Amino acid sequence: MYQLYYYPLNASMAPHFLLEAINADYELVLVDRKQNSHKSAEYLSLNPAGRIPTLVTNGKAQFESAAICIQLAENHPECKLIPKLDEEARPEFFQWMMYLTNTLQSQLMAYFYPQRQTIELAHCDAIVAAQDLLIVESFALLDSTLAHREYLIGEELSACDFYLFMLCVWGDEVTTPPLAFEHLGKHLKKLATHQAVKTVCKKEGLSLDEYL
Ligand SMILES: N[C@@H](CCC(=O)N[C@@H](CS)C(=O)NCC(=O)O)C(=O)O
Repeated sequence: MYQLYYYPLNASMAPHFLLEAINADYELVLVDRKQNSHKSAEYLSLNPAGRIPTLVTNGKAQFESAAICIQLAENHPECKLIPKLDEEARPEFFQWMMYLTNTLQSQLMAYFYPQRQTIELAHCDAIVAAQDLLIVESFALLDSTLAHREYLIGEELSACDFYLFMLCVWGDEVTTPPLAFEHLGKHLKKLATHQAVKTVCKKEGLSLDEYL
């Protein structure tokens, strides 16, 4: 039994997709950001980083969204959401998962929270503009990768695709949004038809109309 500490459309969204995709027995626990619950003593005892998400598996807490996604995929090899140790696609799986979390997610965080990047608030607009350029560059890289393959790591769906979907939901307000890219847009529209994505978006209150 898993418990996912989440807030709608936060970094808990990718683990939520995974829990649905592996058909897990899980419970959602809302961490009310509006009440600063992610900084409460109770939550910090599970996740000392004070960030969302946290996954609790048989009483043991884990944080970091990408790590949780990898772990869930590993726990359910029958769902084939991570290549096995000896499979050729495995290095690419880690490459793209790390790229998504270390590069694209970091850029998105700096775009949404520029005040955390500077002590001079007058610099915020310049930070947002610089991150916008970097995010669009990342979308272009993902687009060119997807021009030659069905899914991010090749011909099979993996946890990376769900992670990518979450980040593209966040990135829909940059100057060239993900759906504006031919191959990336097509990929996201295909993922939006996946039952796990449909279920989670419904539960988290995100309309998929723009992906139709
Ligand atoms: N690297 C972490 C980042 C998590 C994170 O920053 N989550 C945001 C919500 S999307 C959060 O908890 N923000 C609250 C805060 O920074 O105080 C992960 O991927 O799990």
